[in-house]
Amino acid sequence: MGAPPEFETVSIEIGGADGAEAGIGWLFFDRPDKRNAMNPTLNREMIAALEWLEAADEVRVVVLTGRGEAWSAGMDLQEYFREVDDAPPHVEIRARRDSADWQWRRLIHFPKPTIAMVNGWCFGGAFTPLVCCDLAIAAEDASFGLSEVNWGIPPGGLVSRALTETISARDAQWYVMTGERFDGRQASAMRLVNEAVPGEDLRARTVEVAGRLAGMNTHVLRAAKVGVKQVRQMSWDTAEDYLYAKLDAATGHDPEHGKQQGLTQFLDDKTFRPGLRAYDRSGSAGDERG
Ligand code: ACO
Ligand code: V55
Repeated sequence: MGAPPEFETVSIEIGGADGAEAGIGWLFFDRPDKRNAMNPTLNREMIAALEWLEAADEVRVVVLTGRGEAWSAGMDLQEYFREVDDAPPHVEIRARRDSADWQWRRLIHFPKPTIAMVNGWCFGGAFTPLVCCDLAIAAEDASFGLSEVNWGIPPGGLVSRALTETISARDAQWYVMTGERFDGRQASAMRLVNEAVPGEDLRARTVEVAGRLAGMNTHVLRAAKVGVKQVRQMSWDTAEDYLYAKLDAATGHDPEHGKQQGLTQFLDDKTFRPGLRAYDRSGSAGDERG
C-alpha cells in the first residue's frame, strides 16, 4: 500500500508488522498548538485519511486519538465559525457537509473496527466522532464538556444527536444545559466511553484491545457491528428478518469460513470453547481482501 499520505492537520501511523501494534492504524488529530480544534482543513483531511485507512490492507483496526494535551477542543471557533460566518453561503454549506461527512457518516459506517482513545480535552463538536467510533477508552483525567452554551450557542451539528445515542436523557440535558465539565471516570459511569484508565496506561490498554480486534475475522466483525447499529431503529419483526439476512450473507461470503472452522474446532476437534476465546485462525484459507 505504500507509506501513508501526509497532511497538515492530521497524521497517520501504521503499527509495526509483527509486534503488539500489528494491524493498528493510528489516526491523529494533529494540531496540538490549537488543542486539535477542528477547522475546515482538518475536516477535509480526515475524509481523505479515512479513505486511505479503509483501503490499506495492513490496517485492520483504526484508533482515533490526539497529539499533545487534547483529544479535540471541538470546532475551531476562528476558522469554522467566525471566518465561515463572514464568507459566502456556499463556504458554510461545504464546511458543514465535510464536518458531518467524516465525524458521523464515514466513521459510523467505517468497515473496520474503530476505537476512540481519548487522551485529553474533548469539547463540543468532538463528541460526534467520539460517539461514532465503535469503542472508546479514555484517560481517567481526560476532561469533557458540552461547552457550546458557555460561549453563546446551543450544540449544533450532530452533537446532541450523538450524545443521546450513548448517555441518558437526564445526563444529556444536564451537561448540554449547564456546560459543566466531567472527567473520564464520569464519562465511563455514564457509558459515554467503555472504560477509563490511568493516563499512563491508556496507550497499552488501547493496544491490547485493538490488537485483539486486529487478530479476529474482520469480515464477521463488520457484519456484527453493522447489525448492532442498524437494529436500533427497527421493529422486532424487521430486525429478525434483517439479522438473519445479515447472518446468512456474512457467513456465505466469509473468505475464511469462520463459522465452519468454529463448528469443526468445537464439535469435532474439541480444540477450543467458543465461550472462552476465538477459534484458531492460523489455518484460514485466506485472509480477507475485500
Ligand atoms: N477553536 C479555535 N482555537 C482553539 C480552540 C477552538 N475550539 N481551542 C483552543 N484553541 C486555540 C487557542 O485559541 C490557542 O491559540 P493561540 O495559541 O493561537 O492563542 C491555543 O489553541 C491554545 O489554547 P489555550 O486556551 O491557550 O490552551 P489551554 O491549554 O489553556 O486550554 C482549552 C485548553 C480548555 C481546551 C481551551 O483552549 C478552550 O477552552 N478551548 C475551547 C473549547 C471549546 O469550547 N470548544 C468549542 C466547543 S463548541 C463546538 O465545538 C461547536
Ligand atoms: C457544532 C458543531 C457543528 C456545527 C455547529 O455544537 C455547531 C457544535 C460539527 O458541526 O456545524
